[in-house]
Amino acid sequence: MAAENFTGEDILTRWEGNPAIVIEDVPFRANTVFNGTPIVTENGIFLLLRVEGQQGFSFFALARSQDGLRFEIDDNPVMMPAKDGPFAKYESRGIEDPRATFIDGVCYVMYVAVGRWGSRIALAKTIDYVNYERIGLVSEPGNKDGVLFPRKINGLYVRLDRPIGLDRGSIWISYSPDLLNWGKSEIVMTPRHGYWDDYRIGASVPPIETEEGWLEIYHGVKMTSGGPIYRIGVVLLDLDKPSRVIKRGSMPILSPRTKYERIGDIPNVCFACGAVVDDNGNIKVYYGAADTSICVAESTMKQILSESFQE
Ligand code: BMA
Repeated sequence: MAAENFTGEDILTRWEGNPAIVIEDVPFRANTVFNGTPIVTENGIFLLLRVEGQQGFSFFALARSQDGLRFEIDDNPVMMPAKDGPFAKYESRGIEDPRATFIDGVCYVMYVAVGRWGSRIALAKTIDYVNYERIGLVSEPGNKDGVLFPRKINGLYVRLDRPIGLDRGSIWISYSPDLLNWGKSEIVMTPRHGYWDDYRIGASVPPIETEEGWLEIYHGVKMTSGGPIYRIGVVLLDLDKPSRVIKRGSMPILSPRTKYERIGDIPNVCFACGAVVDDNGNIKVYYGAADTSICVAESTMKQILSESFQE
């Protein structure tokens, strides 16, 4: 169960020390810090952070922690938009929303490359979490929210993503033999009329394997006269055929309620980019709040699986 120092009304309970990371914690001049992805290392839990510079474009910094709650940020950013080479013209407006997944012991980071043609999904890998080797631009413009599954399924790498065609934003799935060439794309799920995820949805956390299926923690947007509200919800996907939805939570597991989630550069945003599950089944979800800070909310896998899918 959630520790005593977690409070909240949602299925996820907020850490009482939230926001865990704010701009004052960043040791260089920048505008905001948000949407960080956790990486479990031999030396503690690291967070690859999205930092938005005062110029307006985003890049990545590294925060280090022993307990997954209290972080110290490295003095210098670890990954900047490419200045030369094949990625440069597609990252001219920044790099955003990293999502880290270990596959066969290798730490891959899917992120969004933003250039004048829009958002593309890009892939990098890292050994030391400080140096990042770009592997490929793995979508055309109009796609983002790429998350890798942590293992091959039926011999292929798998990802969820969010291409925009005539749609406002649905979750799709694609497969690859080599992480570079992607295909066999299929729709997985769409926004639901009238619900909290009525307007647009996208994958958020790299899928977590459970006995019941792949738990995908995603974001859903409701459009209101006051602007969008970003919430966090869950869906369970079939282990062998992950394009098949087994069940989808009718309610979010976390909604913006606190001041730090409601007030910021973009109000009313809870936007997760990763989670850590420990050996006892406790889960910490790392999310950006109001595009202005990074927060932590906790639950157990047992609680999420038993309470999130009620009507
Ligand atoms: C999404 C992404 C996120 C951001 C969110 C709320 O579309 O761009 O990076 O946190 O909007 O502004």
